[in-house]
Amino acid sequence: MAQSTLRAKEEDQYSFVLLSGHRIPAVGLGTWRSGSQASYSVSTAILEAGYRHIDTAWEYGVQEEVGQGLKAAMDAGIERKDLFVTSKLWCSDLSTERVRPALLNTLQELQIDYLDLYLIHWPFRLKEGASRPPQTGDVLNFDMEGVWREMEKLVAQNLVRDIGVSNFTIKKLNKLTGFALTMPSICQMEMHPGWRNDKMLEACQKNGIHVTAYSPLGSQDNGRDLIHDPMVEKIAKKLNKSPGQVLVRWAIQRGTSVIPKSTNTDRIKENMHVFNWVLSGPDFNVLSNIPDQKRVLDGEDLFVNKNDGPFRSVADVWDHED
Ligand code: NDP
Ligand code: 1BO
Repeated sequence: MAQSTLRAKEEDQYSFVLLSGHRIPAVGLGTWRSGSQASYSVSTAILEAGYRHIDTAWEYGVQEEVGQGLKAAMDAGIERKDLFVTSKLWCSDLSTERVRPALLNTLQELQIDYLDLYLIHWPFRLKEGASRPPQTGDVLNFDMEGVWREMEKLVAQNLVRDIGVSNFTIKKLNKLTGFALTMPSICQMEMHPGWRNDKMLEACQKNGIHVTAYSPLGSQDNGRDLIHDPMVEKIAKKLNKSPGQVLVRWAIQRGTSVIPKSTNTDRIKENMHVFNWVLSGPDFNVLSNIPDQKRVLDGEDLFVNKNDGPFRSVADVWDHED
């Protein structure tokens, strides 16, 4: 089945249609490492830049701040039904009895009564308080089917509108789709010109699963500085756009929604000005052929224990598919 196509709604919010029939706005605001700025960035994104899609997670430790930002936007007149809020189930909550309490805690922190999308953040169960990297016994057995059944119940109970996954491999996606009664609407994956992740995108498209691209600018700190990549800079200069806009636009033209993070007012606005212009075929292809394909977030610190446990290497984490 083909990936859903980009469509504009009356209020000029571009979105993709999901398997469930719901829509996800094409550009959302990322909130990882937003810290105490998260409240400001969420309200600014919604009220000043026109964002309607906010991506967060329990693990980011900013859900209360995100909730304050959402509340400020709704107090200013934005309706809940016009927002698309994503959060994620952390690895220490990947057991059947912890799914519902984790979701209820997330809703409480966000001050809302349903999520638009709840994702399995990473498909690995960790003991609460696990070390980074994990020590012996920190990585536990993950009952994927049991956890998914609990997530399906959240949809039936109208606590969550769509459910999905993140950081999955083709092997894990095939396993999940083999028993899912409610299909994952979305797979969220690291994707940018430095890590296209073509195989996973194709696998999702075959199943009608929409893909959201995370770390679309290459992330930060130990990430990949795509903002200063010569190819990205050259195309940006030619089009009179910023490198950030070129990267966000590339993601949208691949048929993925995209969630750039910023806590800076100008960059929050800039990252949304990616409609009503296009990357030409040749420019898109140049970006799609940047060499040295490499993940930024390979999961090593989170899941790899070189001496013990199920994941002795990054290749183990990704089922040797890279
Ligand atoms: P991004 O690729 O979005 O890059 C963010 C960095 O780019 C920040 O340093 C930001 O700084 C800077 N930046 C933002 N806009 C611009 C611009 N226009 N020009 C130059 N620099 C810019 O990184 P993330 O890793 O944060 O990914 C985005 C979001 O994806 C996360 O915040 C999170 O919501 C989600 N995510 C999900 C994961 C998962 O496991 N499912 C994993 C990783 C991310 P500044 O704030 O100062 O503007
Ligand atoms: C540790 C969390 C990675 C960003 O989603």
